[in-house]
Order: sequence, then structure tokens, then C-alpha cells
Amino acid sequence: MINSVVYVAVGLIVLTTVRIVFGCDFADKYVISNQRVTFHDAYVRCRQHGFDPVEILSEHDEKEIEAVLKNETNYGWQNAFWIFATNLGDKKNYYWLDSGKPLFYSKFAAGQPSNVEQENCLEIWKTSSEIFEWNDAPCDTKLRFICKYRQL
Ligand SMILES: [Ca+2]
Repeated sequence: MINSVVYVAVGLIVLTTVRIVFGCDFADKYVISNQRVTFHDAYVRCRQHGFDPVEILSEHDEKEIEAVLKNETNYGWQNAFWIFATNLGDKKNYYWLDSGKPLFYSKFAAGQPSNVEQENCLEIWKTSSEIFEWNDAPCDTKLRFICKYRQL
């Protein structure tokens, strides 16, 4: 009896873990907002809801985000999402706001970041060719945003 309870408990833990790591759309790893807010409001809202503002540190992270966004959005810059890197620190190099890490990985659109004076915050969006790309945009633009469930 005790053994079967243990097996069931272990089974549930394995199932839950697998679902988080390999879920087909990673919907239980990331949270996509319906609201459109400024970059800094987006950061605060992730935190207020107990999530982490998303950071894309590798191609693996990028692929997961793209899998989530694929069914979430129409194409075009109007439908972009904040990812939480900015160059407001030194106006030159981009760093992830939460961890302070530099961009080990990036997927900027051709000609981006354009480094126009007012464009200091990074967004991700889907082109009409169904390709996801990054851009530097004005931080006070109101966009949807991506948070991540805190990993235990
Ligand atoms: Ca730009």
C-alpha cells in the first residue's frame, strides 16, 4: 500500500516535470499578457504577478518563445512583445534587465538595433514571412509582454 502511494507520487512528479520541460507549446512555462503597456510597466506587472520578466539567453530559449508566440499573435511590429533587455544603462550595450547579463544570443532584424536615440528597449515580433525577429523600440511604446513562471 505504502509502495503504491510512493509510485503514484513519483509518477506525478515525473509527469509534471516532463510537462513543464517538453510541453508542446510551453504554455505552462511562459505567460503572455493580453494587456499593452510600456516596457517598465510590463516589467513591474510580471513581478507583481509573481513571474519573472522573460530573458532570451540562448537559441533554445528563443525557440521556446517562438513556439508560444506562434499561435498567439498576428504579424507586424504593431503586434510585438516586450522582452526585457535595454541599453538605458550606457546607451550602447544591451543587458537583460533582471539578471544584468549581456546579450549572449540575439536575433535582430536586418538593420536592427537601429540605435535611434529614443529606441532603448527590445521587442520581438513576427514578420509576414512567419519569422520572429528582434528590434529596439521606444520604451514608452505600449506592447504586450512575456513573463516566465519562476522555476523551483
Ligand atoms: Ca529599431
